[in-house]
Amino acid sequence: MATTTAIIQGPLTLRGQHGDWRDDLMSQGYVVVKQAISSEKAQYYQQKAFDWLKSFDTGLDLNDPSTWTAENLPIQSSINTFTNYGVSHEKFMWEARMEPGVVEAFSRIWGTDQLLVSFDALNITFPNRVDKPIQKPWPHVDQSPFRRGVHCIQGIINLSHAGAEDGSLMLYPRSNTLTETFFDTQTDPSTWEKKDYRTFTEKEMAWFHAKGLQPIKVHAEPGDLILWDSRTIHWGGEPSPDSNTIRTVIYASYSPARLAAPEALEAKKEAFARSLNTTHWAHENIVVRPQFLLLPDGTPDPRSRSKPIEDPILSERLLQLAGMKPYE
Ligand SMILES: O=C(O)CCC(=O)C(=O)O
Ligand SMILES: [Fe+2]
Repeated sequence: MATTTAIIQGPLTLRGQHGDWRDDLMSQGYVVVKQAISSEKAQYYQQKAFDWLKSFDTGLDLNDPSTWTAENLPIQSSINTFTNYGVSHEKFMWEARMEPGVVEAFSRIWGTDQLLVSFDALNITFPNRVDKPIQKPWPHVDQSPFRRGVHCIQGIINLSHAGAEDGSLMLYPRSNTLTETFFDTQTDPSTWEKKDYRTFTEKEMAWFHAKGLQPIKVHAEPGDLILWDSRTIHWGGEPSPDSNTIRTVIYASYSPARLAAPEALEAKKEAFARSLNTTHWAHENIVVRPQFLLLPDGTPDPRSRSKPIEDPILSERLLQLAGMKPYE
């Protein structure tokens, strides 16, 4: 390990075997928690996500692939996420993030139910877009080389079928156990950044391949919860031309409220008050992302909207998860 004082050790130390899916999460770097929510509930959330998408009153027709174009969609990132228009604070997004089976999984990981949740994106990926080529792999980790051990467990609340041809999370099993060695032996610490995002070049990936690692697509059903260590190398895999499934997922990560520094809580409060997105992380690395409502040609988006169409019910539990209200 690099002998620099800037190294930050992760707060999660799982000692011994649990005899359940947490062991796989730690050894493989990911796990699928089956039916964390019921498939009926997953279908409901997917419908709400589709209703939200159609609320912009464009020519979008979910049954007509020729209408699946940027022109008919609210502003979407190149990786198919929606982060603007207050979407991460829509009532259905909060309802999904507060699903008992989802929160419970993270409570088991962290050994507490006093958690914070991330304000993260909705991803709706259409297969066979006529106006957008399939995105190439973008292998990355969501944790800075300066951080060691487990800091963040990421989550996908999966709302659509993810089989061999469909869009889903791609990842390298066991890469979580090797990324730190990679940084220490294959990179110059002077190149490390504090940012909790580090991509890998093809040449860098060859080092992992030589260690026998290969990528897999995570298969999942609606209602499954996909969990992975932020040190696991991954990317969002797009549907192949043989898929006709509209990938629909909500990103959600939780970590203990006690780990959040006052500045992180301040940032969360600001983001919550302004219905803004932050990052994949819940308790730190809180970057308040301002609304970015310019169309590709640089002109303002006329469909601009900065608040949810349906506000969440501000229960005590929601406010605690949001970091708006302390647990005690
Ligand atoms: O869409 C995905 O499956 C993965 C996106 C991603 O890289 C992330 O959520 O950290
Ligand atoms: Fe990521």
